[in-house]
Amino acid sequence: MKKVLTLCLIYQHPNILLGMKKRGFGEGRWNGFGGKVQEGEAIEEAAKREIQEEAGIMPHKIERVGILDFEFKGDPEILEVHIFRGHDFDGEPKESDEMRPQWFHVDELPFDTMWPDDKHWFPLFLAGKKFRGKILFENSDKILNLHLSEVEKI
Ligand code: 8OG
Repeated sequence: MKKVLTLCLIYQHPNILLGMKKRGFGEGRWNGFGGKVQEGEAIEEAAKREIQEEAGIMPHKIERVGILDFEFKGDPEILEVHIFRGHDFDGEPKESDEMRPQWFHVDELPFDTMWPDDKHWFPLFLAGKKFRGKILFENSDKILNLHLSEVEKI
């Protein structure tokens, strides 16, 4: 079983836009914006829709830079998260029911209140690399296994 999700990060060096997840999966963590791809929807379209819904902005152009597969021990479902980077956008970030957006300097990212895998792949993201990875969690706080590799094409 596989579920496809998106994650969109707006990066205007040296700042990156994150949102505090206010409810549901990942609640209490800073993250990019995203969610489940709907039936019949292209993955990139879903990424744009989600950031619009959650942060009130519409990115001009987004580029897929990573795919990460997440597995939680004892759960047969694999979450396949497609990570996109954007730069310019229309609108002003504003709080939604789900997320409270805030800009962070890349040297001051709040890794202690982000998903624990993020500290591993953010350096690749920030360096403009493309990457693939597989992460096995024991629970949402503990990583049992993490494989990450830089790739030429995604
Ligand atoms: O629709 P929902 O809010 O449940 O979507 C979950 C969001 O969280 C989606 O954007 C994908 C993202 N996400 C995970 N796992 C991880 C992770 O380990 N790190 C980060 N940064 N985002 C994740 O599902």
